[in-house]
Amino acid sequence: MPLFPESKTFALAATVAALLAGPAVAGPAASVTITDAWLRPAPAGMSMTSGYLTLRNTSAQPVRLRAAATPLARSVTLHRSVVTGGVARMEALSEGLVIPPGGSAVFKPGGNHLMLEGLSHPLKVGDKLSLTLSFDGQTATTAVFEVRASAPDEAMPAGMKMR
Ligand SMILES: [Cu+2]
Repeated sequence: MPLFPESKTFALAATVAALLAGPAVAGPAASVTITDAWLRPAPAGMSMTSGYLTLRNTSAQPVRLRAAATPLARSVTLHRSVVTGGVARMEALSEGLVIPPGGSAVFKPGGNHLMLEGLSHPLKVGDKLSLTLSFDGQTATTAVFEVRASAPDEAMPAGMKMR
């Protein structure tokens, strides 16, 4: 397997940021709560998958989710699904995603999702994977994503098959 310098650099930066912030610093990271974090399975031979979660901003300020990363994937991109003229496609949320004060941002099938590419190993139902989520002006947060079987009615639109 090749090494993935981008991911490593990112993870290192996040770690350094966390160390600089120190454990005693109250506040910033605690203003976003994460629930319902899950990933689709990735059978052997499939090196990409998508992830979903709900973020709630409990602060009085908007918070921008900027990026996500894990050492187990070459890249993690924030994506959204858009349907134009009956054709589903994905585009990068290049500016991240703003969570309004007191509001939520939902990543769910058919909408926003995290795109994991270059997985280092297959993911089966029940596996857990930690992703580091970074926010503008906040300490990065680690969330545990559980691999769940996707519900039959959540099938991806034909144009968005992952393989
Ligand atoms: Cu995508």
